[in-house]
Amino acid sequence: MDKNLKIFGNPMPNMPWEDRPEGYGKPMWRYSANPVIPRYLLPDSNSIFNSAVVPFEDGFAGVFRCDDLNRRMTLHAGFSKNGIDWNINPETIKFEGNDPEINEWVYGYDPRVCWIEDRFYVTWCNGYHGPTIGIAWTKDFKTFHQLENAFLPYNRNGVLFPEKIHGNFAMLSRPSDTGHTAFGDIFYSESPDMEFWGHHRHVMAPAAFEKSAWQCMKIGAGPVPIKTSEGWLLFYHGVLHSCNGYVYAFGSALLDLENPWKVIARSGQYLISPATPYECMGDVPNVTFPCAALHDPETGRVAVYYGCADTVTGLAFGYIDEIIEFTKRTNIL
Ligand code: BMA
Repeated sequence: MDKNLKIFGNPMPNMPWEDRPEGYGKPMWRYSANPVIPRYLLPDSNSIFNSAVVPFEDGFAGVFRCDDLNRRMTLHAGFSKNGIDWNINPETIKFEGNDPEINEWVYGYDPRVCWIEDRFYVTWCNGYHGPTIGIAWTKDFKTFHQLENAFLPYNRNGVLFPEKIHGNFAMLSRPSDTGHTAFGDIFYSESPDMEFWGHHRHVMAPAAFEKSAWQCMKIGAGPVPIKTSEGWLLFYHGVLHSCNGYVYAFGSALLDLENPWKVIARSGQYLISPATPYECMGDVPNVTFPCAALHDPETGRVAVYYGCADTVTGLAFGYIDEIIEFTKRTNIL
């Protein structure tokens, strides 16, 4: 590993890992036993994908997007010793909240989970007169306390930073519309209290088609950014509008540590784009959609959990120093 690179975070020697296949030259590779979470894991699940996991106690916990057999989008807590074999609660998360108007469940999807200071915060795409960013916190993945929605509708892909910036909570998000949004830039916002958000700044727009077509229609932040001495490492998804519909791939960017709306570098190539049968076939074909990453600062390993074809959940591995090098080498800025 690059000796000058500092990766922040707690050691995670028990994170899921598989070595790069012999002779494979790309910066990220897929777990050979993908998908790690099958669609019918729960008695009533149609699909389990676009989900978030974090280290918890002596293993891992997570918040999972499960679409049920009515095709309702619901969120479920789950636990795992090794990050690969998951016990997901068949019952949906019942968020506790002070305001029944906000607390009334409509739908929820694409969760992220972020540890900040003393608790886990969950952000997700929350139905409130259209999609917006819901927020809740938990300490045990049993009781979840719902807060105010971060923004007015319509918004998706709310992703918190794991520490305060300028003394405030900080979040990336992606203003959108009521449907299958055909546009989308990533923005940055801050809040002193997790309720009132401001200091909105533009981060990134889709790329020009000629420069990087996989991200030319819309983009959205993926997992919680990883702090390194080279900047915040952000995995983000990008969408190509092909003659056969949307294609969701993901790449990487480096954001300035102090002012994260300033982008240092952004990959012109994708890291992962739909290629395997479980990514190309499913309820929505050709989708790879990352929502969580586990990393170990000591070894530089990173494991990205990503939804595959809106149906199952896969894992991809890489080394953070190589992904940073890739981001700079293929930079389109
Ligand atoms: C987006 C979100 C994601 C989904 C993707 C592909 O707009 O709804 O949950 O994975 O579309 O269908």
